Parts: sequence; structure tokens; C-alpha cells
Amino acid sequence: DHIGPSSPPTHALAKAPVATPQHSVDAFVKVFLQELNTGQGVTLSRSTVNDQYLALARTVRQYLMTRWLETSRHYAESGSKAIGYLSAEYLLGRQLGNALLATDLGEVAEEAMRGCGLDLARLRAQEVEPGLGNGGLGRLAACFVDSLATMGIPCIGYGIRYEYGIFKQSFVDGRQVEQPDPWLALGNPWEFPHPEASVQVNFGGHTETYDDGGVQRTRWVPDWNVVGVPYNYMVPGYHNGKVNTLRLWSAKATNAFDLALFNSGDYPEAVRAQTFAENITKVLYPEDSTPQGRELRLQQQYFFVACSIRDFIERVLGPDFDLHQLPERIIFQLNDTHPVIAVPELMRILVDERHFEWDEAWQITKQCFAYTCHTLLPEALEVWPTELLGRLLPRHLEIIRRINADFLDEVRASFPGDEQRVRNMSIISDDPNSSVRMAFLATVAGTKVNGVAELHSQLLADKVLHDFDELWPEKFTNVTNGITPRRFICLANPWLSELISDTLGVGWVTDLERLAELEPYAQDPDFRRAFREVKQKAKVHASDILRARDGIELPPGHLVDIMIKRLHEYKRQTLKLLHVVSLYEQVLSGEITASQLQPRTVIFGAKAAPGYWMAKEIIHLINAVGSVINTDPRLEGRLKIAFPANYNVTLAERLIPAADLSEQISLAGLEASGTGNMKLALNGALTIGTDDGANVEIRRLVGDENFFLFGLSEPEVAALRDSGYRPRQYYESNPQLRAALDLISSGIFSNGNREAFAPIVSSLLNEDRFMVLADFQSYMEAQLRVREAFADEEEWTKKAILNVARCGFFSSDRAMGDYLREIWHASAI
Ligand code: B1H
Repeated sequence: DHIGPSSPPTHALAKAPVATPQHSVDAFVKVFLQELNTGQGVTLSRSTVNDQYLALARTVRQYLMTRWLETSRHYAESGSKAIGYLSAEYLLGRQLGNALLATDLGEVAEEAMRGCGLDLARLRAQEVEPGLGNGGLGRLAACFVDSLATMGIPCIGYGIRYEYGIFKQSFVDGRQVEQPDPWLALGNPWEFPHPEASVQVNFGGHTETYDDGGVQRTRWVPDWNVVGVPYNYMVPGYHNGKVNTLRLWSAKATNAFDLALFNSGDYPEAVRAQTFAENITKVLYPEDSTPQGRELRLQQQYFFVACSIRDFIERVLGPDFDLHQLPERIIFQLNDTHPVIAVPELMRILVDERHFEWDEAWQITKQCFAYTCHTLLPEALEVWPTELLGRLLPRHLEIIRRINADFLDEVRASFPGDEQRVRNMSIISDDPNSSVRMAFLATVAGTKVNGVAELHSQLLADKVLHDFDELWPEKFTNVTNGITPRRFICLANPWLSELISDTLGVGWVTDLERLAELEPYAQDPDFRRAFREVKQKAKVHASDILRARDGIELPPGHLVDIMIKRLHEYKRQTLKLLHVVSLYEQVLSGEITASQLQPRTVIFGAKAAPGYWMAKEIIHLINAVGSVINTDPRLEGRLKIAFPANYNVTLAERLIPAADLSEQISLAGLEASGTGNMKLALNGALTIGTDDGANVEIRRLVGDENFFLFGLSEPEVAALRDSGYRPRQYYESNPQLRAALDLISSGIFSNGNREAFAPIVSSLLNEDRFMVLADFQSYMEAQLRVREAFADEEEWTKKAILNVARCGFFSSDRAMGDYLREIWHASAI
């Protein structure tokens, strides 16, 4: 009975939760003022904006509370199978707007606030978004839990309550500077701590065997521990009266930990111990795609999965539950390899604590996990040194060794005499040092292994996990990612939402394939005009935000060209930049006149991992190019770069609706899926993109004529690499490319300093791991096609409408349906 927020009441009458306040402005105002007075301890006239925001959030919370209690009671009583989504990241974005949307209280709240002399938009702007994730992977987790709640599927999202989320980015002289993100500083009205449901988590020590009435058993004798405190968050379903739970864990020092020290009088040491424990959930690692094998990170991973599994088994199911039936009640979805240590943890609980036979425990464990892989970059595949694992989690390492030994026996039985294959597939590798390959462990343990777009799943099975696919082809499947239309259409783009609802009725929000019904309207000039007005309003809104937030002016009438994603070389922000630099160079050299430029503003949004030197150099270059071209009168204001700092979910919601062109230009074979590509297409942007990740599916759905394809395909990339890629050849043979690179080297963007960007240029000329130079020509040609297409307003609008109409597939509701059918075998109750 603990899926929800609190312990079960003891007598039947207490089961009826308090009534939800009425959906009227008066009732809303009453609750709001009460929250302000008794919750915040202030009167309206004395309250700050933060007081008002907190009281408003708590008011909306009251409307969700009954539903939350009811949902959890209903799930517990039904005894149905739940999803345990295990993710080290949830990039939630602001909560208030989403809660108002889910409860349909937006208009009531707006009027109620007006009645109190307050502005709802101003209060909403007070919320600091929980940035508990890096990028696509964390945002995907947030979209998935939204969809499961909306579909009425029992799900608990388990994760980490980082005290500091993804760093705040600012620019100083064009360079990225990181500041901590103290997102909890002004109070967090959306969380419910439950210290009484805390869980102890052990670390270190050694293992020993002992005789248990004639049976030899192993136990772990840890030497330190911390406590995990759960904080529950509401995950409201859209207009369905359901509220699921997201349970994030926060680390605290145990009493035993510091008490002995306090008693001995060593206060500084006692405080140190406390700090040490609480460091575990102090901060999100800001690496996207390239994890650093740091000890604290492994502590984070084990900490949150140990808490989550213990929580589910002992509190959700209860102490009397027969764990033989575990697979009927839970499937833990592993969001990448970050939570994979959950596999040996469940084995340890079953074998060491519950005294299951190994084989039986393994049968159960195998049914309780499924694994989603999110990458193809070799450096992104997590690997832990056995030395570190053995020191931190000695029993888990033993269990992994046994899983591996049994697994390799199975490989030998299927491929007798093929010892090379055995070495290649071993979970424990000796190359170069003894280490555990977490993706292999996840693949061996999972009932299913999925990639996140068709091409990615194909490449996983053909390349990264090829040997495993040969052994167990039925394990491998694809689920193409999706995005929640609630946040990324309804909340982000109220103008488009209204146009769609006026045209189709409101059902599309939970049935996104209904957008297909917009298709005929692409031929309707009135609809096209209305559609352009929507885009125009979004541009004005984005422009207002950028002016207030960053002092950036978006010139009216420009093509809005958007590249928003983490800064990574494989994503190729440098290719976008070379396009801009080349246009500038063509004007400077007189090859074209400024008047021939299609008026265009290129908007970048990107954070670089603080330790990723080259990515930070690229940020510097983007800003440097921006500050020169934005002020050069020779361009007549027809080419601009806007690079607002601190791109996050909140800013994404503002920018995406304003986009005309969506840049999805990774080197083919490297972007597992992408999800920004889906958000932009669904908001009526056309994509310029490579045949990579979900771009492949977007193009297939919207049609070639509504998509600007360019660049090498994945097989062409592989062939070029095999034949010996020499980037300098492209520089030598392509005058336009050479002129653009030479302009960067000339010092024009660095006050005459010719060395400032030499590392970027020389990396492109000499190595160019991601084949920017090879794709340059094709990209420039595709941009010419964009230019031409955008010049025909009516035709462009048709294409944009068709993008919206044909992308309903990319709802995360569909993705969740696929997981439910293909992987989880669970359903709504
Ligand atoms: C994705 C990550 C990722 N893939 C390591 N891998 C991390 C890897 O903290 N770390 O160490 C954090 C994140 N993130 C992204 O997942 C892919 O690059 C996107 O293509 C994909 O759309 C997204 C969701 O599947």
C-alpha cells in the first residue's frame, strides 16, 4: 500500500481521503489565501512573489492530493504488475504549469490570481526547474512517467534527489562558466519527504561464508553505511484523475555513523562523517554521453537502486510477500547502464537474505529487468574497474563473477571451441585492466534489450552487441523514443494547441495520431494563415523571453534556425557554425551581396560538460563568431547568431514553438535517437538532418519533400573510415570550405589573435573524428534548398503543417504502449 505518499490508515473509515476543493475561482482563492496565511505565515499584502508562488503551488497540490491517495490505494488493491523505472536522471522541467494543465485549473488559477491582484505568469516564472538530468536521457524519463500516469499504468519512477542539479551556465568573455544550481534554496513545494520510510544502504567491507544449519552461505560484512530518505513527487496524469509517484532518494548519515564519534568527543570527525554520507546525493554529474568512472558516481548508482529495490520489496509489496511471485508484480526498466548494479543487488537479497537457491534466484531476477541502451559511442559504455567494485561492493562483485561464469558456460555450450567469442562476450574484461562491462551485464540479465530508434537498435544488434544478438536474437527489440505532447505542445505552444483543438476537438492530446486529421488542412489557405499566425505569436513570445532573459533581440521576419542540444563534437555544432562563417565570408569576399542572404537568426542552446575541453572551445567560438557577425554592418542585419546561456527545459519550451528550421546534423550512426528533433517537428519546424537516430523515421513519416536530408549515411561513414578518412583533402579541394576555415584562422573572430581557435581548426583538419569536413558541401547545398523553400511562404507553411500532421507517432504515449506490449507485459488497471 506504499506506492503512494503515506502509510496506510488502520481503520476503514480513514481510507476515504479528504475531499478535493471545488473547481471554482472562489474555492481556489480561499485555499490559496489559507495556504498563504497558514502555510507561509504571511498576509497577501506582506507576501513576496516567492511566498505567492509557494502558496499557489500548494493550492494546486491540494487538488491533486485526493487523486494521488486514491491512485495508490487502487494500485495496491488491484495487485497488478507495476513498472519500476530506474533512472539516475529525471529532467522534469517546471512543475506548476504541468499540474495546472493536468487538473485543468489553468483558467481558474489565472482568474483567482487576478482576483488577488496577482499575475499568474509572474508566479509561474518564480519556479526554479528541477534540473536533475543532463539532456535527452533524463528528459525521456520525465516524458515516460508523464505518459504512464496519463495512461493509468502503475509506475514508480525511482531516482536521485540531487541537492544540486545540472550546473547553471553563464558566459564570461564568450567562455562557459559553471555555477552550482541550488534549486532547493527557495523551498520546494512539490516534494513530500518520508524519513520514516528510510532505507539503510551499506558499502565496503568484505564477505564471509558461514554454516547455516549444514548449508554453506555467504554474507556481506560492510564497513560503512548511509541512510536513504525517500522524497515523493506527484506525477499527474492528464485529465484522468490519476497521479503516479516519482520517488527520489536523498542520502543522510546514519546515527550509528556519527554517534560513536560524537560520544568520543571527536566533533569535527563526526561532522566530516555526515558530510561524507551526504555527498552521495549532493550533485548531478554533468557528463552527457561520456561518463567518468568516478567512485562517487558508483556510490550514487548503488545508493539509489539499493534504496529502490528495498523500498519496492519491503514497503510496496510488504514483508509477507512471497518473492517467487516477484516477476508478476514488477518489471524494473534500466534507463541505460547507470542502474545496472540493481541486478546483483536483487540476487544478493534473494540468495543471501532470503536464502533462495542461486538458480531459482537467477530465474526470478532475469524476469524482473529490462535494459534500454541509449548510445553507440564506445566511450559512453560504462565500465567499472573490478578493483573499485570489489572495494565498494565486494559481495556484488562476487555475484557478478558467478553470473559471468554461468553465462560463459552457456556461450561455450552454444559455440563449442570458440574461446575468442567467450573472451569478447565476457562481462568481466581484462583489457586493459580488469573491469566490469555494465552493458554486457545488463544484456545478460535483461528479458529484453532495446535501442531508442530503429537505426540505433539495428546498429546495437549488428555491432555493439552483435555476439549477444547471435546468442539471443529474441532479446533484442526497438522502441523508438517519444515526447509528451502535454508539455511540448499544450504547455509550450498554447497557440498551436488552440488551433489544433479548434480544428479537431481536444482528443488529440492523448491520441496524438489524430494529428493526421490535419493533413487536408495543409491545402486550406485560411488554415495556413492561421498556422502562420501561430508561428508568429510563438516568435514574438520567444523574442520577449530572450530580450528579458538575455538582452537578445530576435529581428522580426527572420528564418529562425535552431540548434538546441548538449555541446558534443558528434552532434557537430561546428558544422552549423561553418555554414554561418561561410555565408559571412561569401559576403566579405563579394561572392554574394548581403541582400542575397535569406534573413536568418541561428539560435544555439548548449551546455558543455565542464571537463570537456574541446566542447568548451567550441562554445567560445560560437560566441566569438556571434559577436562579430551580429555587429558587422556589411551583413545589413540579415544574419545573426543568438546564443542564450543556460539552455534548459524551461527555455526549450519557449524556443521550440518559434523554430522554422530544426538542426539535427549529427554524424550518421552516432545520435541514438534524439528527441528535440521530435519536439521541433511537432511544433511545425522543418528538419535539416542526416540519416541518423530518429531523423530516419521522421523523414519517412513526413516525406522527403518535407525534410532536408544531407550527408553521409551510416554505411558510407563506415566505408569512408575503413578506406582511411583524410579531412585535409576536403579543405584542399573545396574553396568555400577552405575560405571559411581560413577566416576562423585569420583572427577576425579573436581580435587578430590567429591562435585563438587553432585547436578547433587543426582538430578538424587533422583528425575530424566526426567528419564535419566530409559533410560540409552536402550541408551547404541542403541549406540552399532551405533558402529556396522558405522563400515560398505558402509552400513552406504546407510543409510545416504536414510535419505536425505526420509526427503523431512520436508521442511518448505510443512509446509507452510499445514498451507495455513488447517488454513489460503490463496494462492499465
Ligand atoms: C543519451 C546518454 C547519457 N545517450 C551518460 N546516453 C550519461 C550517457 O551521466 N552520464 O554519464 C548521461 C547521459 N544520453 C541520449 O539519450 C542520446 O544521446 C540521445 O540520442 C537520445 O535521444 C536520448 C534518449 O534516448
